[in-house]
Amino acid sequence: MTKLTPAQISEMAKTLHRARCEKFEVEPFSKEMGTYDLEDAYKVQAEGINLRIESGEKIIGYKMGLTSKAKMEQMGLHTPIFGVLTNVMHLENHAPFSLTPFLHPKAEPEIYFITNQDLSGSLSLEDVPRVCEKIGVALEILDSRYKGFKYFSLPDVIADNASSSHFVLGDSVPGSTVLDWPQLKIDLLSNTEIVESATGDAILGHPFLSLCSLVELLAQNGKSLPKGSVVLAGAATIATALQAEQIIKGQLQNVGSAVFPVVP
Ligand code: OOG
Ligand code: MG
Repeated sequence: MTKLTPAQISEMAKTLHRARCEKFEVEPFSKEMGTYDLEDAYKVQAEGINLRIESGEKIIGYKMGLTSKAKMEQMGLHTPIFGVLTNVMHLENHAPFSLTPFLHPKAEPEIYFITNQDLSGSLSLEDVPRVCEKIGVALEILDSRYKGFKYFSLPDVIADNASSSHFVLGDSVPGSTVLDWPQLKIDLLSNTEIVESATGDAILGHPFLSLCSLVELLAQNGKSLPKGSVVLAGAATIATALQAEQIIKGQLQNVGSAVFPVVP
């Protein structure tokens, strides 16, 4: 396995940053150079996030990815990963999403958390309601910078900030609300038709475990999760490719919905 040099890490981060800003596709790195380790992949991701911060973006949270079997199988990758969410990725609920400048956007239904305290080290499932101001339903819009939304390895998707593009935060309930989260139905709708469907337990057996895993993954990378962070738990179902003139809705039983119309 190739170990990346600092110069390679910085070059890869710049390439992905330009691809995102200028909307062009790049070849997955591992196709030419072979695979590289996850530690280096997270370094490329972190350098890319620094470039965004230098251009004025602010970190507002994290996303977990590949936390359900459906997603793992759709992408052919079987390890949960994280990416970083910045303020410019946040799309208001019901705001239109314009397809035009994007490469190959897809949407997927998610559960989100907003934390009410700094979290570091480890977090247990039982603690999740107490450390969350709210828990709700979200839609994530993915848009990989790689050609044809195809990457060859886990490091490539980590380097590309876990294919993230935008997210919509929909209805929510206070974190302490007692609901049978693993049994709640979560649906992805196109117009009024359900196109994908799952229950909360599709996410690591219990959606709260996604927040616990994130805290642990961040700790392994020497980081903590600040109070007020937005956290996406990872999609419960596979993602669907976006088309113009579509209304995309994520619906979570007993909680509500997140919606965006797709415009050309
Ligand atoms: C990777 C990102 C996965 C999720 O919710 O599982 C993700 C990808 O699908 O390209 O966001
Ligand atoms: Mg996702």
